[in-house]
Amino acid sequence: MVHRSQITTLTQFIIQRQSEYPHAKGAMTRLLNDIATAAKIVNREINAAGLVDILGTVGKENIQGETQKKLDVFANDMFITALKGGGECCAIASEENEKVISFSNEFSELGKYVVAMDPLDGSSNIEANVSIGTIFSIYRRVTEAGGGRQEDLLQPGIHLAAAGYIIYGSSTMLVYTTGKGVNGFTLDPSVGIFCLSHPDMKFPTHANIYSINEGNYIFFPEGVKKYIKYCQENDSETFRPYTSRYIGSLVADFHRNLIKGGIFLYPGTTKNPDGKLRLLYECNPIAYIAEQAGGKASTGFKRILEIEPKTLHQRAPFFVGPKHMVQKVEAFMMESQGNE
Ligand code: AHM
Ligand code: MG
Repeated sequence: MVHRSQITTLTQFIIQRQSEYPHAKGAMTRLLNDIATAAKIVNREINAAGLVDILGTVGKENIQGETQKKLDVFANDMFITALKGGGECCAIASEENEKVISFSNEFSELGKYVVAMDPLDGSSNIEANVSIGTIFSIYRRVTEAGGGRQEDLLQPGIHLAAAGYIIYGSSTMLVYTTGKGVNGFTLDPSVGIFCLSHPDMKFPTHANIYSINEGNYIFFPEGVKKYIKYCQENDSETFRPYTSRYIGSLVADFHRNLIKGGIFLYPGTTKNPDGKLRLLYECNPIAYIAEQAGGKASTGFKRILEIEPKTLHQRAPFFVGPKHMVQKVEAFMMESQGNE
């Protein structure tokens, strides 16, 4: 229950932070508020999903060739509507749409930001009542005028203006960064307000979790196999053997690892050398948050945020977590590189 004298709401927090950006005119504040509003509506639908006829599929496939769930479609529409109506965003790239959605009405094309999003990540978990999430990235447009274009979205992660995720879990949280630390807000459902609950989030120094879909083991690169072995060895000084935890919902796996200390791995495989996760919608925003929380994100060989994207839906091998853990897996990858 919120007691107004003790809390900082998301809106208050963003406005306070705005004073740190002397030239800011409030556009980012409004944009983040639009995202938070859409998140609350999506959250309501997710909570009601067991009760209404919204679970299940709509019988279509998205651009990735996966079956779209009804809630995916709902979440996608909701974020697009909120961002279009808000006027601060001139284009969106979504995991659910093949092409950039450009807003070219007089109102929205003035927006100086573009948003890349995975509206409902981990959606294969919906029926099982497992935590799912929304992931968003915000860039400043690079084109001059009119509706936003693909080139506005094909920017490397180092140019992110902000990124965040919403986790629809046992409570609903919004976690975001604008490049000055990471802050987490928990939704108080009784009043529908996100309240600051996790200020200045950092990976803990005691980290002993590894998260990977080990079912793919035989397809993993040698370096990853060696790293898994390393995680399972006994060494109390480095808190090994680590604990294995894997939900299969990136937001939920990453969020747990951020709070409790752990590394998440989705490597390339012999079948899919670039792995599964999408650079724009999943890897970059989570990498930006991880770095802001004192961690690291890598393909095993290269910093995720420095990859120059070529296409909207491209994928990347993804290792993210506390610095020392990611450095360790990178060392195994480098060492094994010549032997494969
Ligand atoms: P989605 O965007 O279609 O939901 O897929 C992404 C999800 C991530 O949330 C998760 O980390 C990963 O897929 C799990 O993949 P797998 O089932 O291969 O382990
Ligand atoms: Mg996804």
